[in-house]
Amino acid sequence: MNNHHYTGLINKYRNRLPVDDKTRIISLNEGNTPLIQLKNLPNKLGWEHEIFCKFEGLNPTGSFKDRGMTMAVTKAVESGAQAIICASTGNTSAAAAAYAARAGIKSFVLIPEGKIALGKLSQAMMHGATVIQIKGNFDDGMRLVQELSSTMPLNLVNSINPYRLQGQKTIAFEVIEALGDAPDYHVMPVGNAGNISAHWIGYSESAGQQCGSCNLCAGQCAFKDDVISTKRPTLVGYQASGAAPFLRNEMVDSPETIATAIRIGHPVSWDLAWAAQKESTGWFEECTDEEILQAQKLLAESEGIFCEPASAITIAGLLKDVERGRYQKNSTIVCTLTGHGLKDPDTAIAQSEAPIVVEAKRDEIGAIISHHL
Ligand code: AN7
Repeated sequence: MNNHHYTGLINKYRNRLPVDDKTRIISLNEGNTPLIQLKNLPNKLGWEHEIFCKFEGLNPTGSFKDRGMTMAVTKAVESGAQAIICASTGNTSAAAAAYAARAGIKSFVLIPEGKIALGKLSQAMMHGATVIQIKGNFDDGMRLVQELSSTMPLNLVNSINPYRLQGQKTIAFEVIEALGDAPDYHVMPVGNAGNISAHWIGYSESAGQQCGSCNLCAGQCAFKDDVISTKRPTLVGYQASGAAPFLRNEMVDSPETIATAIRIGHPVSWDLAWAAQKESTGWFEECTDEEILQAQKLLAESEGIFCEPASAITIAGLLKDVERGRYQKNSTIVCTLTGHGLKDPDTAIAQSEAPIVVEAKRDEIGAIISHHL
């Protein structure tokens, strides 16, 4: 194998992650996702910003969760764990199931009954997780897995596990490498709020600055020899209106949104996310389900990028906040598109035009094509 073969983010960033030479790394070559500049949308809207999408849907299980899961499962295996558990709105369960399979250990996933996208459910089932549907929501599941993992031989791999954030912080390293410096703004969806916290850790380390977000090393992690950026971006977090505790400034007991990935009312990383917002002088904003779906369709049709509804909230948020002038002129803005559109085929099909059904006859098909040309 040649030295340039990419073998995942832990190998790439091992000097910035909590591993040593003896650590057995559990990886599916996650990370190294494309940073795609939007062309048609900014042109059409006359925006004077450079907008890039970090397409995390191109990770091995189709979401950013793989970044955290490679780290969490690597550390679980290192500690001798034989089983992992998580609560999930879908993507975490898919990643946990896949990385447990890779490691040869058991996985247990708690998911809210009827409220997870079909693709995600199929992944957890296919990778051999024990899938437990609860008659409750993600927040109920989160409470239960914390209780279960404190009394049973189960390693908890939700983002309350600090190794998850360590893996996820690597997205900042990749963005800085691609752009040559940190962007002016980094925009993302916020659910359980682990990811925004992880972004802040990654950007802070890269700029050689301490962040209040870091709970692994009590502020000692700022790089002394490995500074790769001159600044930190302003972080902007978008939430679905029906599941927006950061907009309400309090927990939400019955969260609802079509973007089931972020149907979360009691985010675990509440304090870390507020710290990231304040330290970066960023903000939270909300979008309705209708705005989310319109943005998902707009991105897919105008740029050829198919992300899931939760990810499309970044575009919905930009549509709102750029028009309002909330972003400084001529800025570089990166959006994290957290998951692939194929995760949720039902939502995609429901909002698209149905296929045209005809006889298998040349003339009939020709007439339809002429009509649409
Ligand atoms: C596509 O899978 O919480 O704010 O259990 O799947 O770090 O929670 C998923 C979250 C955004 C929100 N976009 O990230 C789970 C889960 C997608 C997601 C988020 C999720 P966090």
